[in-house]
Amino acid sequence: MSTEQTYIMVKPDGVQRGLVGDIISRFEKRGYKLVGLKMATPGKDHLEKHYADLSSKAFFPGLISYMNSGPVVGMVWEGRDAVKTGRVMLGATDPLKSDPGSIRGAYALEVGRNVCHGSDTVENAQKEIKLWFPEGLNSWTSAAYNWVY
Ligand code: RTP
Repeated sequence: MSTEQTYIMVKPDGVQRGLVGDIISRFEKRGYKLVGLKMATPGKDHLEKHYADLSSKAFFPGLISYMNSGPVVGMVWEGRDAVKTGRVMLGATDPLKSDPGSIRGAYALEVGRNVCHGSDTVENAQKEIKLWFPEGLNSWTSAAYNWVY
């Protein structure tokens, strides 16, 4: 167990369906600390960098076009095991295989419209945070976190 930062992004379908508040709320209430938050319309080049590892996949053009269909909301959450637990909170990539208590399991039915992204490893989280928040993050402390840890 370690204190980590993870990059979570509400995808265009999640933004347009009004799910941003709920997704933020789930991470906040779980006890994670918000250290970065922004709405962005990143464009094709930036999205292709974000998903570079998937560029050889047949679904890549469709994925980029879906991600480029409207603004996204990117955030960085910090706390114990944030990367692994963040993925559990999101649910499986295919929403039909997601636990119903997870974000995708609660709000999605289709792998190509699965509402949110979460970093899959600590190394990728660091890369994604640099890509989406080149200006850096916000460091802060609150006595409230003494009740979480
Ligand atoms: P993400 O990066 O968005 O958090 O998703 P992930 O790690 O759970 O899944 P990954 O394999 O990295 O796929 C990235 C996104 O591509 C879309 N996808 N479509 N049509 C398909 O078979 C297919 N497979 C993946 C999904 O939107 C997935 O989240």
